Amino acid sequence: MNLKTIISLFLISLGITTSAQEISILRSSLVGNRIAEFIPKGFDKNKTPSLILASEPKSKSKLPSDWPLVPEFTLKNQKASAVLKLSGNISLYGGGEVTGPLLRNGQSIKLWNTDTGAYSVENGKRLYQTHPWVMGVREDGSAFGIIFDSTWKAELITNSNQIIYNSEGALFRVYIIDRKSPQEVIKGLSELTGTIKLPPRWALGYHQCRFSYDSEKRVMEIADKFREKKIPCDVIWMDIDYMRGYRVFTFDSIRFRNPKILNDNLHKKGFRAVYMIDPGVKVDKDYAVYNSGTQNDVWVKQNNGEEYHGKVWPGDCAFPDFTSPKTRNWWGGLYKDFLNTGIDGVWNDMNEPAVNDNDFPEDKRLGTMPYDTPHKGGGNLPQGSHLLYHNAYGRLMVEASYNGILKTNPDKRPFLLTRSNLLGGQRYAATWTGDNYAGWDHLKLSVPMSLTLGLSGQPFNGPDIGGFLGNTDGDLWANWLGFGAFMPFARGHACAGTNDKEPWAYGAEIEKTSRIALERRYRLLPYLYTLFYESSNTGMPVMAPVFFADAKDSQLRAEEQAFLLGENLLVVPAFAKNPILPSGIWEELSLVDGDKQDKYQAKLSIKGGSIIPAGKIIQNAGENSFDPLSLLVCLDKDGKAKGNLYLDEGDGFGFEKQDYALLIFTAVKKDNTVVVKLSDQIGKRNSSQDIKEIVVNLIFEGKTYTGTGTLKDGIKIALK
Ligand code: NBV
Repeated sequence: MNLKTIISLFLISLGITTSAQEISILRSSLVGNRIAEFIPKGFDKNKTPSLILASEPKSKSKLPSDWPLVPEFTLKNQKASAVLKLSGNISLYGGGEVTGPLLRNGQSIKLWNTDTGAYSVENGKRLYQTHPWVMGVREDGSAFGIIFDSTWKAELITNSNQIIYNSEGALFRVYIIDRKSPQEVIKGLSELTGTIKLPPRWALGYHQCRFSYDSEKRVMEIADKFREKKIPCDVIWMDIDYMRGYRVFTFDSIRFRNPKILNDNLHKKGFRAVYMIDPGVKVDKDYAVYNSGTQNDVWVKQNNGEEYHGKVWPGDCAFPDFTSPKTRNWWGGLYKDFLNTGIDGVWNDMNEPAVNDNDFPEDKRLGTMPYDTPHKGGGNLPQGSHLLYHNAYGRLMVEASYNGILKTNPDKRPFLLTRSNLLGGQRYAATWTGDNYAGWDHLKLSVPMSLTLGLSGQPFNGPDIGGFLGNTDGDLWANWLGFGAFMPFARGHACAGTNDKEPWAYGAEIEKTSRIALERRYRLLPYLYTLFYESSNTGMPVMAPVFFADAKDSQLRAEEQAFLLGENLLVVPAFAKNPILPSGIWEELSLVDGDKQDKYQAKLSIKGGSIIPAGKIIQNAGENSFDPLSLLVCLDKDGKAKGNLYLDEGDGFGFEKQDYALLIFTAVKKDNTVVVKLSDQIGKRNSSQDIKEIVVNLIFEGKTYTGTGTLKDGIKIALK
């Protein structure tokens, strides 16, 4: 017997195996259009429930015999893994919230949601969210995607020849989508995990935030400055400063004495107010939320039955056990009185959940509650340990928040932002990329980070523009806003103790540049809103990688400086050096006087064959944008163009009852005349009520031609 055998016999006697056991596939079938499900032998829903899928898939037909991608499952010491072997040259993407490059070949990440200031934990390999999802694009432009349907603590390795998912828990199901293009694969992902809900229009405006807007007075000063300086803005955010001693659902009795009046005043000036809510509830016998939670038995308890307490902002906190439907319901109910002060949106932070228990080294808890802390489950969810539910904690919290917000205001579209989430959690909340810092590397990183989230089912995302931690100088700010203004979620944010980071904080030149950047975003709101509408139907990313323009062009696969907004607008940030851009006709656009000359602005180009709807410069999304409606037109090589405009009330659910209009515009060039017209309308909204006049800006061979008209008559432009 050699030493190796002796050691392995010894380990086996302790119940530890050194080699992995292969697990065969119990059942595989198609559950959708080219979507395969693989269930390993021994899979048990009570050990690995699905929190990722929007609904339980139904087997539709047998897996075709030539199905190309089959995972291999293994178990080692009760820890399940799956591997997908790859052949050929494949570009890999996804993994959700990640640092590092857009192209994920040769990367690995840890799936254990973590509060990671400046992305410093484990070298940026462990972030706030969990997305066990990888997409592969083949040389011919066809693509596939794989979901590892598990929330157990795990790692995800994307090597060029295999995708490996190693979990620390029980066996799980795998879903593989194999379709003709990356866009079709992303659609497949949304068929399994759902899409975002259509957000209220105001949420697409610019958001101003800072940790330390610490009084009603300061908040109104900021709001007034935006209007006085005519810098467009829709939302002012209240960070934890508004709370009484960081107790959630309370207001500081001196500094935020009258939230109703504050919110009313903000509304009068065309702003919305978003307030932060964390999961940790201060342990305090004189605090109604804590007492109500105790009475309703909602808290996470330790194995000995005592409440689990962990330190967060307010000191010792109890944590709702969101795995229980009763707890989620209780939590949702807390929003009623809170929102009735006129709050428009909610921000769920620290929901990994982050616990700052420094008394314990980085042992079995990794910045959160101990692994073996039990969660009670209920409904479809079994009882399970924190090791199983940690990565779903934020996702279950936002489900509870979303439902509570909607119940309080059933006629408004909820707006919820979350720091932690799980693949599929886009159904409940938008997200941002956590605590970045004010440096060039994080400015550049914000593009692939946002793109990757978009390729992982979460289109509504963006970074803290300007950088959260550390001081920001004018140059960095202006460069960041110059392209950040075109990211799906556009919010400037800053940490307490750092310099002021509002658009006017860096002097007159940068203030002017900031105004131009935001005016450009506001001109594009009709286009952006249309993209969000489409995304809420198809799951398509709003901000897309350049290779989406031509998935067959392998040159574009790693481009991560430039990006697309929808299919028709190319954004090249001012920092971009030699970006690789899609071929074909792309004409540079000007949206605001002086934008092309401003060194900080991203270069915007419209795709040949497209029509982009734009509005006028407005100060907030509630103002009339269509007075007039602009159509930006760029013809393809055959002299044709097409584009959509979606419009509705901007809030509420009338659109679900046909109160919307999806206008389809076309342009055709014949000899030297271009005719632009409304060629079709879907939905029952009377769009001529919204749109009185149309101005067409046709960009043709570098020159801009202008014409005006109405929806009814269309517009004729002579090319001279
Ligand atoms: O609530 C304060 C901050 C917030 O501004 C930030 O956006 C979150 O990511 N929060 C984290 C708590 C910790 C800040 C150091």
